[in-house]
Amino acid sequence: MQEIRRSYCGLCHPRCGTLLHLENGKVVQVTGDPDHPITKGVICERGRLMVDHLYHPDRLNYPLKRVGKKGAGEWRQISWEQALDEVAEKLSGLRKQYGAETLTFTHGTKRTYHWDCRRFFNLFGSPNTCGVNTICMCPSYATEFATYGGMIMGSEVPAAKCVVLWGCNASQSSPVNLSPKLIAARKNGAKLIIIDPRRINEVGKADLWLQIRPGTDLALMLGWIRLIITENLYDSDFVSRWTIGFEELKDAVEPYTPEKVSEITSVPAGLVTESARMYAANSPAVIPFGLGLDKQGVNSTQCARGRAILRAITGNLEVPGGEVFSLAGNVGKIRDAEYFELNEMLPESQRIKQLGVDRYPFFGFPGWEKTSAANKKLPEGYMAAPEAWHSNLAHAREVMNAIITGKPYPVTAAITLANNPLLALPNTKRVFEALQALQLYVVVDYYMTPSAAMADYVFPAASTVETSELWLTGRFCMACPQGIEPMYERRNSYDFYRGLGMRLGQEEYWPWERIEDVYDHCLEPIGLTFGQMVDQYGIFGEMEYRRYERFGFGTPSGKVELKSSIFEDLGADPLPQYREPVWSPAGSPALAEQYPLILITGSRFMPMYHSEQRQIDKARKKMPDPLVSIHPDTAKQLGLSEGDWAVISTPLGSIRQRVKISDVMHPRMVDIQHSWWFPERGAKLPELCGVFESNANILCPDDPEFCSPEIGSWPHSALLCRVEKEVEDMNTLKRKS
Ligand SMILES: Nc1nc2c(c(=O)[nH]1)N[C@H]1C(S)=C(S)[C@@H](COP(=O)(O)OP(=O)(O)OC[C@H]3O[C@@H](n4cnc5c(=O)[nH]c(N)nc54)[C@H](O)[C@@H]3O)O[C@H]1N2
Ligand SMILES: Nc1nc2c(c(=O)[nH]1)N[C@H]1C(S)=C(S)[C@@H](COP(=O)(O)OP(=O)(O)OC[C@H]3O[C@@H](n4cnc5c(=O)[nH]c(N)nc54)[C@H](O)[C@@H]3O)O[C@H]1N2
Ligand code: SF4
Ligand SMILES: [Mo]
Repeated sequence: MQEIRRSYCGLCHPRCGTLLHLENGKVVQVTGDPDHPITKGVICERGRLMVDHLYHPDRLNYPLKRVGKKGAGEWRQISWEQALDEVAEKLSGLRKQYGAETLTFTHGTKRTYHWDCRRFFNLFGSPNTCGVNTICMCPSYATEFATYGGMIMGSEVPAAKCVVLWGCNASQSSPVNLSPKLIAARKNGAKLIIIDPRRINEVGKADLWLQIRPGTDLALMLGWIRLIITENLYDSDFVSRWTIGFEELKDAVEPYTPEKVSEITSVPAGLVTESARMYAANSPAVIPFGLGLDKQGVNSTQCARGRAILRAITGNLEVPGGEVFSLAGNVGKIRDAEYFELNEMLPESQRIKQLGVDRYPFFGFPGWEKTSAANKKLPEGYMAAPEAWHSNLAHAREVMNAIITGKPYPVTAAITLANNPLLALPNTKRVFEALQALQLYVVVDYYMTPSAAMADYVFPAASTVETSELWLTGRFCMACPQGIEPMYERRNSYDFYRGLGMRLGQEEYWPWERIEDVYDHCLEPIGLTFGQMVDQYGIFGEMEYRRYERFGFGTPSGKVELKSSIFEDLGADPLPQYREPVWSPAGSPALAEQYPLILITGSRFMPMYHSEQRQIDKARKKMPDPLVSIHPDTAKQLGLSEGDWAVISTPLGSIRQRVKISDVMHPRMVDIQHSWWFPERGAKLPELCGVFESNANILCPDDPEFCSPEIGSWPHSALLCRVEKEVEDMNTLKRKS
C-alpha cells in the first residue's frame, strides 16, 4: 500500500517542508513539499538522506544502562520507566549532597526545543546549562539585544540593493535558505561584497572580494565606520533622532584610516574604501549572520557590535529590504520560548552560582536580566524576548574545570542532549577529562557517538519526522507536522524532560502530556490549535516597518546604543576596540616561527552537518575522509600531494587529515574540517571511534586569553598551526609507543 504524508526535515535549521512516501507503512523516499509556503518543494541533498537516517542499523532504539567500566562499551537495555526512575533518583541524591548547581547540561546548535531543557533546569535549581551558543549566533544575538533591543532573524536579502557576505559560506551552510535569496538579490541588481579569507563559491558572482586576514574583521569594520562618518555617508537623520553615543563612536574609530586598516587586515587600502562606499551608498543593504565572525575568539563579540553599528548608522534597521527584527502582527501574540523557560523560578541565590558569570557577566544572568528588562518596556508581541537559552549561559570551560577540580564547587552530573561535546567544544582533552570525572552522565542522541559512549545512561531520540515542532521566526510561525509514529522506543526531548521533571517534584509545571498540547497552549492567544496550524502550514503576520517610530527600541535608553550602556554597566568595553589575535604572525611572532600557517577550522561543507552523517554510507561516499585544504604553493613547499595524509599541529596537539590542494586558500593559510569521527571503528575506549585522530578541536584553545572578554567566545578560527607530511600512520606510532 502506498501513501504520502506531510512532514518536515529537521536535519538542519530551516525546517524544510517534506513529503514522506510510504510503502506498506515504511518510508521509502522523502521529497520536498511543493505546497510548503516557505521552502516550496526544495530540499537539499542531506534532507534526501532522511530515509537512510530513519532506518539506520546503528540508531539507538532503546534506553541503555552502562554495565561495564565507563567507556568500555558494555550496556544493558532497560525500559524508559526504569531509566528515568534511576536517573531521577541519582540526580535527587546528588542535589541533596552538593546542591542543585552540581548538575550541568551541554547543548549543541538548535535541533530540538531547548526551552524544555531550560524549564527543567530552572525548576531543578541549576543555572549551569552551557554549550556551543557561546560561539554560535548567540554572541551576535546577545550584542544585538544590547545595541538595538532585538536580534536580526532574517535580513530581507532578496529586496536588498547590497548584500555583504561577511564570514558566511552560504552555498555550503545554507543551500536552501540564504543561497537562493542571494541569487534572487543578484537578479534584482544587488551589489555583492564578500569578506572572507577563502575564495568561496559566491566570489565568482561578487562585485568585490576582500581576502581578509582571519581574526582582523573588527579593524575593517572600524575603518568602514570611520569612512562612512568622515564622508557623510551615514543616515544623519536616523543617527540624530534614534541613536546615542555617536560622538564617542566617532572618536573611537578615528585611528582606523584605510592605510592602518590595510596594514592590519591585508586588504588593500583602496578596496577598504571602495567596499565601505559601496555598502553605504546602496541602501537598503544587509549583512547576514556569518559564523566567520562569531568563531574568531577575542574580537568576536565586538565584531557583532561593529556589524550592528554599521547596520544602524546606515539607516538599514527595520526598513523594507533591510535588517528586520521586530515580530510581525499575530505572530507576536504566540506564546514564545521565553514564556515557557520559567526563568523567574530560579532564585537569585542560585543565579549567582552560574559558572563563568564572574568573568563574563554579560552572557550570564546579569546581562540577560538587563536586556530582558529593556525588552519588557516595549508593548507585548512587538519584539521577541531574549531567550535565556541563547543569551544566558554558564561558560563551558569553567564548567569542565569545575567537573575536573571540584572548584569552585563540585559539578558531578551532566546531561547532553543533541550535542557531541567531544567534537563540538574546543580543547577536546579537557572535555574528555571532564566526561571521565563525572559521577553521572546522561546522553540523549540518535547514535552511540563518542560522547554518548562515555555515558552512564543513553536515551534514544526521535527523528524530526517522528515528532512535531512549532517554529517561530519574526515573519511567520510554521507548524511542522509529525510524519510517522516514533519507531521502537525513540522519544522527543519534551518527553525526556517531562519524564525527569515528573519524578523530581515538578509535576505541577508539566501539565501538558504531549508536545502538541504545549503548542495548543502557545497558540491559544490567536485562537488556533496546533492541528489547525498544521492544516494551513503556519501563519504569516502583517509586517510593520520602522515601528520604533511609535515605540522606540528595546534598550535602556530606548535608542540604538552605539555606545552600549549595558556593556558599560557590566564592565565591558562600551565601544568596539580591535585586539590582535593571540596566536597570529603579528601577535606572537616567536610562536609563528614554529607554527607558520594561519589556521581556520570548520568551514561548512555538504552533505555533513557537524558530526552527523558519518555513519551514512551515501554521505561518506561523497566525503570519506577529513580534509585539510592547502594552497598549491604551500603544499609544494611542504612536499604534500593531493590525498596525502598530513599532520596538523598547534601547541595543544596534533591531528591527521587528508590533503586537498586548493587555490581557494591564501598560501599562508590552511582550513581543516571539523567534527570528524569514525563510527565504523567502535564506540569504546581507548579508540572511542577515532575521536582523537582527526578532530579539529584538539587544536583549538579555550583559555581565557583566547576568548572574547565580554562573552568568553573561544576561537575556532584565526589560530596558528604547522602542517607536515605524515611519515607513518599516527595510529601505528601510538601503538609503538
Ligand atoms: N573546530 C570547530 N568546532 C566547531 C565549529 C567550527 O566551525 N569549528 N562550529 C561550532 C558550531 S557553530 C556549532 S553549532 C557546534 C555544533 O555542535 P553540535 O550541535 O553539538 O553538533 P554535533 O557535534 O553534530 O552533535 C549533535 C548531536 O546531536 C544529535 N542529534 C541531532 N538531532 C537530534 C535530536 O533531535 N535530538 C537529539 N537528542 N539528538 C540529536 C546528533 O546525532 C549528534 O550526535 O560545533 C561547533 N564546533
Ligand atoms: N553543510 C553544513 N551546513 C551548516 C552546518 C554544518 O555543519 N554543515 N552548520 C550550521 C551552523 S550551526 C552554523 S553556525 C552555520 C555557519 O555557517 P557559516 O556562517 O557559513 O559559517 P562557516 O562555514 O563556518 O564559515 C563561514 C566562512 O567564514 C570564513 N572565515 C573563517 N575565519 C574567518 C575570519 O576570521 N574572518 C572572516 N571574514 N571570515 C572567516 C570561512 O572561510 C568560511 O567561508 O552553518 C549551518 N549550516
Ligand atoms: S537538511 Fe536540507 S532539507 Fe533538511 S532542513 Fe536542512 S536544508 Fe532543509
Ligand atoms: Mo553553529
